[in-house]
Amino acid sequence: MSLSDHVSPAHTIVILTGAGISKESGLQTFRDPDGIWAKHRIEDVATPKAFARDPEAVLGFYNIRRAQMGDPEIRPNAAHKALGMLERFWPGGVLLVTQNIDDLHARGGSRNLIHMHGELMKTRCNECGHLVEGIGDIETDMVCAACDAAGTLRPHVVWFGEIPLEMKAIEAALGRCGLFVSIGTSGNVYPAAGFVQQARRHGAYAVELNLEESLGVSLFQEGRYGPATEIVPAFVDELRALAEG
Ligand code: BJW
Repeated sequence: MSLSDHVSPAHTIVILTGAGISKESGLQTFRDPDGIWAKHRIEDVATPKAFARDPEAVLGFYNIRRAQMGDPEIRPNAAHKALGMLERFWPGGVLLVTQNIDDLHARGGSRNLIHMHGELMKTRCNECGHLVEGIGDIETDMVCAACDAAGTLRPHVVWFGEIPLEMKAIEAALGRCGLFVSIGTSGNVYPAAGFVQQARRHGAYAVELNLEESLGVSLFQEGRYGPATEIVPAFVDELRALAEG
């Protein structure tokens, strides 16, 4: 089976990305041996309970990661840029759904983009939902500019037990796409890990691009394995050839 037997330029593409696509930009993944969860316990930093119990520790964890984004070495790589280009030439339209909270897809040129697990560079008030962009470190005594509540500001990220963002738009797109592509994600976290089944139920062709086979490998019809900066541009080149007929 090859891509051109199943995918036509009129098909809409939904792409799901995970931490693996940003690895070669210098950001850690979560579940690789050198990943974030090897150094921090999920229950301590990535749940609403953790934030209620020890806001200082949780804010500190995200303040460090937010500051890291200011490092000029952390920039979009060839895989982010290739996906930005794809959106420009693919006739059927492309929706990029990322689990990543970094801003590398936007900086890589993607515009039709959903951050389903939130955005590190935004701050939200837990009380009134007010969103602010780029305020630097969040401290426990800060006051919300919209509702005046104190100590309610938090990173605009989706922790375990919280509902991911824009699920209705994602589910609608999964229901009408002709090609579903999963890039750089281990398939451990739901609902994202179930998107491939949703897309296939509606007849989409499913391709996995990852460093290694993910947990859900058997759900995909095709897989390409290697570093994202190599396999993603090559895959986008194949799609360009298809689009140009
Ligand atoms: C490379 C590479 C290179 C490396 N090139 N590739 C029991 C059963 C089923 C579900 C549940 C359950 N118990 C609880 C749940 C639900 C829970 C869940 O899934 N838990 C599982 C652990 C079991 N999920 C939730 O709570 C979610 N909410 C929810 O379900 O709400 C209910 C609801 C849903 C829908 C509608 C209505 C209601 C919320 C999940 C929130 C996840 N949050 C985090 C933290 C965000 C903020 C932050 O960044 O700190 O999101 S956790 C973390 O994991 C982060 C990631 O986005 C997410 C996924 O990780 P990802 O991206 O896959 O990274 P890795 O490290 O796992 O994989 C990297 C891959 O890249 C690897 O395969 C490498 O090989 C590869 N790679 N280098 C290419 N160079």
